[in-house]
Amino acid sequence: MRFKATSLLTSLAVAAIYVSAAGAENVQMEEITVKGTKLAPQEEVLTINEVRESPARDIGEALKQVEGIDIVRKGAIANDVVLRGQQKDNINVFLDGVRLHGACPNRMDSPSFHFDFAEVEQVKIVKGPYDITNPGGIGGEIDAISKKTGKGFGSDLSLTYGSYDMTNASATASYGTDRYDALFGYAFKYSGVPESGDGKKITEIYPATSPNRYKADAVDSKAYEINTGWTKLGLNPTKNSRTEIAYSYQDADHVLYPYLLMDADYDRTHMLNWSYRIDKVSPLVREIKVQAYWDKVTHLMDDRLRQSSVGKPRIYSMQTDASTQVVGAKLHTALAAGPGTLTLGSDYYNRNWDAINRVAANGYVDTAMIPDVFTDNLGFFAGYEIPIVEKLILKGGVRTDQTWVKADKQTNKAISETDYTTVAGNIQLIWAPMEHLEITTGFGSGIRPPDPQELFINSPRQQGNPFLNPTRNNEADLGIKYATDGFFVKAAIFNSSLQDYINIVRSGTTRSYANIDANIWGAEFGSQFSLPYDLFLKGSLSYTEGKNNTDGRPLSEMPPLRGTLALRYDVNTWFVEAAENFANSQDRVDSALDEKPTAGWMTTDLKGGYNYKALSLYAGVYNLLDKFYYSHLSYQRDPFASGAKVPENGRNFYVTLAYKF
Ligand SMILES: [Cu+2]
Repeated sequence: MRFKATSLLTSLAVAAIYVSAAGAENVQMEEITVKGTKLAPQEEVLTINEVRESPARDIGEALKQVEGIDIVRKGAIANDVVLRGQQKDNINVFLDGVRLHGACPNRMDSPSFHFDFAEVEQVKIVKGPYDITNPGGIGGEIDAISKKTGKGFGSDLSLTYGSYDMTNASATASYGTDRYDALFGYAFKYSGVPESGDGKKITEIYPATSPNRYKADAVDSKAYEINTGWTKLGLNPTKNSRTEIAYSYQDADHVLYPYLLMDADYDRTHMLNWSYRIDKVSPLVREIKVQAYWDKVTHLMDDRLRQSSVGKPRIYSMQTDASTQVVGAKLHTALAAGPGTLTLGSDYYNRNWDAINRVAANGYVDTAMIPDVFTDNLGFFAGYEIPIVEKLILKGGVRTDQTWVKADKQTNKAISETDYTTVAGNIQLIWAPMEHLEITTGFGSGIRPPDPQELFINSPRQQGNPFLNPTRNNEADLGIKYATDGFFVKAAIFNSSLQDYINIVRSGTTRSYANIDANIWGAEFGSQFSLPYDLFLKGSLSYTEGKNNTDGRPLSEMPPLRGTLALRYDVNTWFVEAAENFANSQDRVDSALDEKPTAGWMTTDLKGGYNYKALSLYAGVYNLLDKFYYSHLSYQRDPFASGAKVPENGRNFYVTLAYKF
């Protein structure tokens, strides 16, 4: 077997480029080994190598190839991540542990929109409430990990050009010694308006009489333009310690959201992260890590590109001016305790969120839509991992949080502040009864308080409910995995019993939130095989089903059964791959929100790549047969329903040239 075990996850992306020079190793084989042996069935990893080969425009779009992950399609970019049917504040999104929140009350700027994937080495996904080191995240966690700086000079250049003038350009330059290192990066993204399989632009989805239709000159404007710059400086004061400081700034302009009634004029994001880590402090103290961070987003959206703004005193008829800021700190220690490892830590964050609404109908008076809400969260956690006998590992943990939420501006609610005391925990058993086979069982009880929008939002069509209870997810998981050098198959099944699930409810023309009892269950299947003649086969399936037990009907916005089958010929210097993607129809819909069923679909993607020394060339065509189709999560539910669904892209081409040394 040509396979050689270098199983470090972080080497994957590097290996992809160097492998042609090295000759003997195969990246696909390495991927099979990493995914087969290094990850628990409820964990996933997406490497930047997999992203590079694809025409993905953002992390959300790239993540949808992972089992159990779907996206909410709002436009050409800024797709919101849905994990096993859970979205918004039910899942945590981090970049290097930095807590990210969007500023837009309509989630135009979902958290993962605020960093560029050129910053990222890999994305780890935890499914279910199994991370005790962070508050919330009852449905799971998406943790993007930034690129590590290598020794000596390094550079990474990538240029993608594709249909609709899609351009992704990024460059990083770095230098590192044993003592210090520095990395600088810049990324530019641009696209015209994509077309769906019927040949129409996604800005043409509104009827000719709709006030929400795009003005004639906006139909063919740019879909987005995003500039991101970042730097990371590292210092290793001693052999066993490291400190890092990272800063990034992102400026997104003119982002179109046909899904919504407005478009974004801009999103500006600052992110600052500092960390200090000491390994092997003493025989007792295995690791100490401290971290402090700050991020801030300002966001302006209005309807100036829509017909609804015509003939109004200002260039818009409605506008929202929003900002959010998070300041946080974290202490994490790993201690030797008996035969196992004890994790102890504490974290704190303060989030501010403010949104001002201005509409022509009431003379553009500033309305406190999100009334300058401050959320303070202080948590403590303890975890323990112990090998009980050989091949049987028990791990578990608990955390407790105190959360204070206070609106600093005048609200129209009965109360303007509230607080929560919560306790979460989990236990997992990992058992390897025979070689190549691993069985994981887990039970987790996660909890998250209502977010500022759910509590305090005040807009004509949306009212917060300040008396909401936190949502608790009691989840049971079972996973099984069989992995050898040549293939892996894995299957996972879960059941979530959700107490006080925060559901969207409608009363008249107003939308609000209510606690309900709900249930979500689902299953995922993933596999990758190395076949004779340098062929590789990959197959996956995901399913999620949600039920509102209080009202006896399906939960809204649940993805249907979905899967992919891909066949690849790969000899390291070049590869070709054909993939068939499909989703079943979804007729489990929430009739109370006028949610409509969505038809099933099937699409075909082709791609190929060629490596020559430090150069890589990728090219592909996605949706080869130019199918017109919708993802189920592609339109806003009532009472904000515009009646328009945003279709997926029609046939689209792309070429990527990458250079790395
Ligand atoms: Cu917005």
